[in-house]
Amino acid sequence: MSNSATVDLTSGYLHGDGIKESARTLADLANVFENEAARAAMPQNTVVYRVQSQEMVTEGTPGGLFFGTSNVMPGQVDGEYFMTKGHFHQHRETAEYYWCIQGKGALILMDENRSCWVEWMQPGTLHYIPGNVAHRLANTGSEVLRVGACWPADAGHDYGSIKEAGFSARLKCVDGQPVLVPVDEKQ
Ligand code: M6P
Ligand code: ZN
Repeated sequence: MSNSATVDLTSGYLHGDGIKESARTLADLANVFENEAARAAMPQNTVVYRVQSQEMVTEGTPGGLFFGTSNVMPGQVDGEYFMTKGHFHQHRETAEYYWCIQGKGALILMDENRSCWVEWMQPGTLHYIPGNVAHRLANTGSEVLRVGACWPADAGHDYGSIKEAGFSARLKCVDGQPVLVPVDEKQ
């Protein structure tokens, strides 16, 4: 197998044959932010994040690895930072590495008991996401947050559990600072 792809070490930008690219706009993120009415009132073609990946094997291949870069734009929906959808892995026991390349942000994590916590990100921080832990990125800065990722090709994405119950906390801008605010789950 020839190696015809490169990674720009300062931006994480992947270049070359077979690099997949996708974008999520505000239109794709219905019901992801707490204030759905505020999201719906914003320009729907606003890109919230872009993902590049190199997938050298078919998704699901045991033992394979995928490599990617997530680029989360700066922005907020009614005080909640722009963020990724977030997911558990379908194969719950599979782990993942994230590392921050550029910008400022947070890795929001939640275990299967719905305990939620944050790891702060700045260029060079390294983040091991254990199995059974849902993960989501939020950009708390004013430039693009660029994060590298490496995950098992057979991890899979379980978005359904997040769609149903969400994360148990939200990262909000309070007096100009990011604060992890628990969601009231009693109702
Ligand atoms: C990282 C990896 C990918 C993931 C992407 C976007 O690059 O974790 O597997 O798809 O971030 O995150 P999400 O799928 O939650 O939108
Ligand atoms: Zn993942």
